[in-house]
Amino acid sequence: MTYPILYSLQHCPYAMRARMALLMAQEDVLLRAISTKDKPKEMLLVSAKGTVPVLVLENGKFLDESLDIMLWALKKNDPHDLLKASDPSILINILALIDECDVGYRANLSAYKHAKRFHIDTENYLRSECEKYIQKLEALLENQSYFFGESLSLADLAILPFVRQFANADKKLFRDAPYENLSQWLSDFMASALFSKVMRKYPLWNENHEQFLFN
Ligand SMILES: N[C@@H](CCC(=O)N[C@@H](CS)C(=O)NCC(=O)O)C(=O)O
Repeated sequence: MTYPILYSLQHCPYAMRARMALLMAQEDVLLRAISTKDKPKEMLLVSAKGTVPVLVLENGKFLDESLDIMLWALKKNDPHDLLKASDPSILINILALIDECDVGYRANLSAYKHAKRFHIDTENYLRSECEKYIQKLEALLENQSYFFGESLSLADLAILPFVRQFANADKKLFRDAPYENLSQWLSDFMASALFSKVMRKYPLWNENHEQFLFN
C-alpha cells in the first residue's frame, strides 16, 4: 500500500488547512515534518519553491499550494460535503471568500503582525484594515453557525488559521472587540477533536527519516 507524502510544518497556517482538509476527506497520507531552516532535499527536488505544504502523489505529480491540496482531497472524497455539491454557485462564493482572505486580508495580517512586533506606527491602521475582513466574517455568522450555513464548508477550514493568527496577535483586543460570533466559532474549532489532531507534533523527517501515517 502506498500513500501520498505530505511535507508539513506544525504551526504553518497553510499546512494546517491542508491537514484539516486531508482529515475531513479521510485521505491517508504519510506525513514528513520539516523545519524551514533545514528543508529536506527530497522536498526541494519535487518543489523548488521551498514552501510547505507539499503533497507528492503516488504518480509522482505534486501539489504545492495549500488550497490546491484541499480541493484535490475533497474532490476525491467529501463525506462532510465541504464543497456544498448540491449547488455549484455556493462553491464559487466559497472560493471568492477564500480569495479575499488569501489576497488582501493575509497581506494586511502579516504587515500588521510585523508592525506590532516592531512597534511601527502603522500598527493601528493595519489592524483596522484587517478588521474589514474580520467584520465581514463576523456578519456572516450572525444568523448561522458557519460561513456558508449550518454545516462546515471549505471556507471555514481554509480561513480558520488566519483568523486564529489575528486573534492571537492581540488576544485582549480580540476578546474585547464585538466579535462574539467569530470568537465562538474560533473557540469551538480550537476545542474540537479535528483541531487537536491537526496540531499534533511529529519528530522532524530530517533527523531519522521517520514518517507517520496521518489519518
Ligand atoms: N501559497 C502557499 C504559501 C505557503 C507558505 O508560504 N508556507 C510557509 C510556511 S507557513 C513557507 O513554507 N515559507 C517558506 C520559508 O519559510 O522558507 C500555500 O498556500 O501553500
